[in-house]
Amino acid sequence: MADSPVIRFHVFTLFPGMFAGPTSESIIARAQEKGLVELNLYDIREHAHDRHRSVDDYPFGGGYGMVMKPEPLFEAVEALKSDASLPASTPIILLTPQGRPLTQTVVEELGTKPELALICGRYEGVDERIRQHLVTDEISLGDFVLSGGELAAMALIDAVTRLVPGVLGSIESAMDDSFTTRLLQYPQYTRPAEFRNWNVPDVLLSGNHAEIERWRRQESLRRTKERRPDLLDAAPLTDEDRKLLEGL
Ligand code: 9D3
Repeated sequence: MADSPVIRFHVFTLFPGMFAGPTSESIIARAQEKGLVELNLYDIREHAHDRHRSVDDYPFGGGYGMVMKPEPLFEAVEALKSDASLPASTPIILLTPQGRPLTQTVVEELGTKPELALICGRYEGVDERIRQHLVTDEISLGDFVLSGGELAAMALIDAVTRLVPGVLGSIESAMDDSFTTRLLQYPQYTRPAEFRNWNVPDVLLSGNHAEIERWRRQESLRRTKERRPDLLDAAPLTDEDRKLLEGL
């Protein structure tokens, strides 16, 4: 059991209950039990002070939808910042469709921080002064529409948590280094060798490990070329890889 966690997540949300399931199962749960990761949830509504506990309001200038008010969120984040244990350099990340796309490179960068504050947007957006004067970083999951930032925050927490040393087994984490192949994974099979008359490729049953490695590399390249040709431009390819690709 570690004395202090490797990374602390501070999540600001109007829906803290959404985090219960994903963070109480599997990897994130185990990382917390081991004391490697700490997850703190802050309900933004607890910082709403008016009679109706409002956290949103109509957009100035008119138009569709509601906008997240600045005061409750500023107060919630400042309450945490005034806690002496929070380094001034802590990223304050807004999850928003306007952010930079989350990639494994971004995940690795975030994994170097001792604390991360994550703000989950809701409604049609947040008051621009939150972006300008509170947030240091904006991140998106990609070009599709979610209902809010919560699921994006959970995806980010999951991706960062599995990089924390000791969270995964050593075999799994060594395998993760192979993400640096920057190729899609080769096809995998398990028993039975024959299922409904569909057979596992002979090479995988051959016991010839050099042949198996060559086949897997070729299938990785084939799959990447077919599905994600954009990845081939960035992948570190050997002369042998280029020959394999030409043969496809
Ligand atoms: C263009 C008008 N709105 C779309 C109907 C904009 C909009 C506002 C708020 C779209 C989504 C949201 C809520 N989404 C998020 O807060 C969000 C998100 C996403 O929608 N997609 C990918 N990543 C993220 S991170 C946060």
